Amino acid sequence: MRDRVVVKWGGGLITEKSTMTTVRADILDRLAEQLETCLAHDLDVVLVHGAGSFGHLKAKQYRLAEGRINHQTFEGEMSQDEAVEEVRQDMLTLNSYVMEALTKRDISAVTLPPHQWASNTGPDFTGDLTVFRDAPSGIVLVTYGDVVKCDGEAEFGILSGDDLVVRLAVELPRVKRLVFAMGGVDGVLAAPPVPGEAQELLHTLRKDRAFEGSHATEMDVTGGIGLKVDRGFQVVERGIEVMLVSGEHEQRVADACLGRTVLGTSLLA
Ligand code: IP8
Repeated sequence: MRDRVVVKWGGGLITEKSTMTTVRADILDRLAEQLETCLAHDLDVVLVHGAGSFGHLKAKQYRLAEGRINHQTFEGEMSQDEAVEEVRQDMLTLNSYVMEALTKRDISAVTLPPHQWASNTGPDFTGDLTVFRDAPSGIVLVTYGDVVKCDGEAEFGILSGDDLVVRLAVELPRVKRLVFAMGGVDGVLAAPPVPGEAQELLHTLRKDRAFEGSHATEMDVTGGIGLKVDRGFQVVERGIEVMLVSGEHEQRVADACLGRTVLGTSLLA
C-alpha cells in the first residue's frame, strides 16, 4: 500500500494576491511537475489549494467570513448572497486552472468542491471524507478553501484550506506528512520580513516558541502563517510530520513530500 501526503498549495503562491482573479500559471506548472515526481515515487497525493485573489478580496468586501449580516449595505452592487455565488464561481475557475496544470501532465485528478460536500468552518467542519479515503492509488483528489453552508444564524462562512488539511491528514489512512507550499517565504521566519534585511528562517519550530508573547501576532502579519502553524501543530500532535516550505524554488515541495532534507520549517511535537 502506498503512503499518502497531504499538500496545500497556498493561495498567495498560485495567484497574484493583490490583483483580482489572476493566476500564476508558471508556478502552477512547476508545482504540477513536482506532484508528478511524488506519484512516480509511489506516493499518493491529496491536494488542497488556497484562494488568493480568487477568494479573499471579494469575501472581505462582502464580509462573508462573518456569515449573514442583516441591514448592511455593502459598497458595490451585490447582496451577500450574490457575493457567495460569485466567490464560489471564482474558486471553481481557479480550481479549473489547477486541474488543467495536472491534466496537462497526464495526472489523473478528481476535484471535490467543498460547497458541495462540506459545511461549517474551522478544523472540525462537517463533511464525509469517504471519497478521499476510498480513492484508488495514483488518483489525486483535489479540494480547496471555499464558501460553505453553516448551521445557525451565520448561514454561510469561509472554510479555509488550512482547516481542510487538518482533517484530511489526521483522518485518512497512511498519511505520512502534511506539506504547506507557500509564496514569498522559505518557511516560518523568526520575525516579519523587513525589505533589505536578512530573514531568520526557523528550521524547526516547537509549539511553545511559536506562540510566545507577541510572536504569533507578528507572524500573522507575514501572511496568514499563524493559522498554518496552528493547524500544523494539531496534525503533528497526531504523529504526522508537518513541513512548511517555499513553493517558488525548484524541487522543494517534492523533496518535502518525499521526506528528503530540504530548506524550510519542520514542526516538532
Ligand atoms: O486561502 C479561503 O481559503 P484559504 C477561501 O485556503 C476563500 O484560506 C473563498 C476566501
